[in-house]
Amino acid sequence: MTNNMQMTRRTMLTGAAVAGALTPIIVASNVANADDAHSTQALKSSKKPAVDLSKLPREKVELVKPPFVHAHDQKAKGGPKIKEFTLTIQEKKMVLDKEGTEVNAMTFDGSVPGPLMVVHQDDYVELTLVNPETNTMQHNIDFHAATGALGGGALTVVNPGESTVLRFKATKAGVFVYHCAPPGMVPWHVTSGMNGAIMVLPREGLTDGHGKPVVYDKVYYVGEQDFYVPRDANGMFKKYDSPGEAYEDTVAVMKTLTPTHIVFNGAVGALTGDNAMTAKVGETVLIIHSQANRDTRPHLIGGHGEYVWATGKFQNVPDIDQETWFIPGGTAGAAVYTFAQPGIYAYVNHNLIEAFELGAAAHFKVTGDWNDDLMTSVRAPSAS
Ligand SMILES: [Cu+2]
Repeated sequence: MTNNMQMTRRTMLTGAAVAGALTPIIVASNVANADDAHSTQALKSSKKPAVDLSKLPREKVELVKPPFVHAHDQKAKGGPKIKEFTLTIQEKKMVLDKEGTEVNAMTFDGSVPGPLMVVHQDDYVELTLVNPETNTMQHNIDFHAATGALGGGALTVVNPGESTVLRFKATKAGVFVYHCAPPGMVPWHVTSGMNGAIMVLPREGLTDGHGKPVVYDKVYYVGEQDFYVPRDANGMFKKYDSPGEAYEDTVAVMKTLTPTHIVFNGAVGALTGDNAMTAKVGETVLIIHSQANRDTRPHLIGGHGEYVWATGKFQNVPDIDQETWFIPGGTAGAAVYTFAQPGIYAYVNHNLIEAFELGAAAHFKVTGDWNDDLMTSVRAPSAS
């Protein structure tokens, strides 16, 4: 029996057995937030006066599974709103490839990545985070779009059977990662799939930075995920009954910094073939791409990033006509392209080993008329 299996459920839940550098910060924040008259008083007396949000309109948003994105306005209508979201944490087995390699994934809403949330700058995000009793782990959420309390991580630690509601003001425009960051277990939860992204649109919508609106016809969300699956003595991928059982072996692989799988949307082939994203010639597509843990470099084979916010922050002037763009780990990027030719386009991480050997590839299937002016076969390959 491994040490890991001897850990009690409670030790796993508190993370004490796997305490990391951030644990004291989160515990300290929880203490300040505890139901203790003195500390509650101290916290309140240091707060700014509450802003009255009771007059703000509320809107409940139903999230959808990536690569799809819930319906939204590109230009905000009216003033700031409170946007209500619910994310339910699901620990579940997921199959990573056609060989049946399995992980005990940890997910927001059952998918890797979690759903893309869309709001406008100065809206309030009001999130109900649910950790059902059927789960085995403590979880929380850190929004890179939020300000203070470890991005909300310190205020949202939920044990199985608990839920919490967090509200933050989306003050910065851009695409931002969110991820689980529980005390002592941050990288394990993130690399087990517990991450997603939120898009905070400028209220006037996207522009090219010189006053010209950039309007998209479609938006897709690609979440890139590195997985670290342990192997047995024969080099075969191992299977485990629960995340806790896999913990020790998985962390050993994580520490090699060598992923066994790097995939888009949870599995090799999740966005290729019949699962390809689609567009028509003439359609402008916004591609959101997040990587919560590791650097990546998206590239659209046979196309371009015509407007690219590589680090995803829309108040910056976008880069124009990029061939490949760089997204640092812990960041969500955005790229806009208007398809000009029909066909199958591969959208890859242009570390081509990661794309072709480990899985970081997707397809766009584009329909429409071929433009001979842009490209033509002058002479088909033949013996000369
Ligand atoms: Cu978690």
